[in-house]
Amino acid sequence: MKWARRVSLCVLTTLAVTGTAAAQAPQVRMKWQDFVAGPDGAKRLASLTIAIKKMKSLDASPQTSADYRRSWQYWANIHGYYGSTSPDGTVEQQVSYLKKHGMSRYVSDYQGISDQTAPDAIAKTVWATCQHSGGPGQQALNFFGWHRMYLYYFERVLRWASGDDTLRLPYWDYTDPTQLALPAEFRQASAVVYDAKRSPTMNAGTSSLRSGSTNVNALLKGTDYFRYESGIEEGVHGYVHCTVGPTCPVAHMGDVPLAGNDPVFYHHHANIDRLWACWQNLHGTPKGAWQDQKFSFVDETGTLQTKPVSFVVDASTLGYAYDNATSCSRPSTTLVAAAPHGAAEGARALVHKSSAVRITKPQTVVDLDIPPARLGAAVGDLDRAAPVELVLRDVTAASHPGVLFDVFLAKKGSPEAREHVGTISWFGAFRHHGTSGPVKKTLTYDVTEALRALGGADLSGAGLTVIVEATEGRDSSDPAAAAASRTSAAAAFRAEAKLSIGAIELQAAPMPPK
Ligand SMILES: [Cu+2]
Repeated sequence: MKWARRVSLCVLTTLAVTGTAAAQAPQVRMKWQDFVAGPDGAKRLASLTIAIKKMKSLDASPQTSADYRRSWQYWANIHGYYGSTSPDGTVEQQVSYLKKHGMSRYVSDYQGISDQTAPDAIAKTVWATCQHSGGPGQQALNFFGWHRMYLYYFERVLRWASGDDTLRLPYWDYTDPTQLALPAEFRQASAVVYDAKRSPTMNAGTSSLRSGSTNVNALLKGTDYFRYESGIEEGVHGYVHCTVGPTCPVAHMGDVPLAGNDPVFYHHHANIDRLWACWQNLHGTPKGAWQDQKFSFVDETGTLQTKPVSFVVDASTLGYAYDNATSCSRPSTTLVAAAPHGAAEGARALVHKSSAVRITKPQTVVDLDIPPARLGAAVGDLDRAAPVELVLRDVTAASHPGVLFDVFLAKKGSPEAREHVGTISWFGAFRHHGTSGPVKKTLTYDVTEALRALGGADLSGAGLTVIVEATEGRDSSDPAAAAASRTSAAAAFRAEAKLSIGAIELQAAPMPPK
């Protein structure tokens, strides 16, 4: 009898929750600039503001209450937190890591941040569970799946807190090169979406993300799901964390255990989630045991929810759809014949592979020794369907190198006329959930446009140079500020980190026989 009663209660609860979900008609997750536009935009922003204020007001709730599980702090802690019960260690340990690795100037960013203790079994289950790769020898561990489920339950709490059933998370559309600055609303010190623990120049609007660092065109063409997942995570995802935060691993956005404290985190991750949806629309979703992995969150009633990744694979069942998840590539500057689906992956051939490159100075210049005929075949016809790609294989370092690194391509002998192709960043790379140690990653950049800008076919006589240079990762329109930023990046470079690149490769589609 007792058992039967429990079962029927359980069924009732399930029905109630399903009923709530069914009542939520799918709504659009919009790009931020549309979300805030016009009179309707003012209403949407008002809803979001009410929701965040409400969640922040619950930070002081009794720690085992449902209200605390709906608080801003609680949701940040689900991503990560510092304290003796955390796999990320304590604030004190983080501060001593910074001091030990030449980053003492960032210690002041930890003022006002205190250790926390998971108050009950639910918090112990869900706190500090974010999935990122980056530990020694680890592949991406359901980075997309965990973060989609996180945003899904976070969005439900937002709706509860706003009282607005139509509220959906807007995304920061920085893959569009016109949206590289932090949107204005995030820069107003009085706004609830403002956070003082960011890069001061990003918050002032005097610096922005770099166009070449947010270009995902090359990745979108790849047909291997796990390669795409780690390419997005290690590429644009980590880059945005490390440039919105002062750097990595520094509070808030640059430091995994604290990143979820900054409101822009959720709009950054909505774009990352959209980039997953973009890839799913192009290539489908592979089946596999990865979809069986289960993760736990809390819902808007403060109830523990445990679901397999398969629960979030089809976003249309989760009550939202992106305004654009079908044409996510950046338009090329010239008309390029469309690549047939899946052709790009197999059609590339290795043009050149360098020997290992040690990064011992803030700037390293590597001439790629490619015979002119071979280089000419690779860059002679850039209007071919498949892109030309630069691959940095097995980038490794023993400890944090202190800075990010820009990657440029140049014509051999003319290094000043260089083209930016991407940025290497270190979000969660050296310390993550208790693991610490060397990092190893492979980065792929679409360099078709860079080669075109450098002269295309004319390059074959001169040769190609790759430049790897310490950077803070941001663009500045003010030349003096840009120069100051370069100087401080060079000063922050740590040769002790023993950064190296296993090989630099150039890959291109084979030229059709003439
Ligand atoms: Cu993230």
